[in-house]
Amino acid sequence: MASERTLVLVKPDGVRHRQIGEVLRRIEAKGYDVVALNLLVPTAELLEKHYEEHVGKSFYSNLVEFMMSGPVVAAVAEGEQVIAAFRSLAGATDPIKAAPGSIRGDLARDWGTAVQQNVVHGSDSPESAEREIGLWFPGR
Ligand code: YYY
Ligand code: MG
Repeated sequence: MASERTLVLVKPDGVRHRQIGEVLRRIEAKGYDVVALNLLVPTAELLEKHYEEHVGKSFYSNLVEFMMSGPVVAAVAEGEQVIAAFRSLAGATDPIKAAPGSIRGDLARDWGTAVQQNVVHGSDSPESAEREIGLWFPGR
């Protein structure tokens, strides 16, 4: 089985609640390497490319507004089957349904307001991982 890379984002709610370290800790505790790291407020242009599969959906404009509401941490994690492993660490998209023990299940704090405030993003396939890493870390 080959080593993979995945794009992880700590979303504005996670940064606001001082959960950057806890998310990175869980990635490292699982045995993965953090090989790139950046803190930034993303532009609408970057988010439109990042979330291209969701452009036009009912939740899209709220999602972009939320993602631009403060800094996010972008990271590349690397290791054996890291794409599936980080999706498992993150838990279900809806933080109310995310299992206890998962990042979203344990750390989401703003779940009363909207599904989108779910602490982290993780790429969902090798193709999207390479595409997303290219967007957030040009040249990597
Ligand atoms: O990959 P993942 O983040 O678990 O979910 P996606 O279906 O790709 O949706 C991306 C993002 O959009 C999700 O993390 C929250 C937000 N969202 C939403 O606000 N409302 C929905 N009904 C579905 C998704
Ligand atoms: Mg997704």
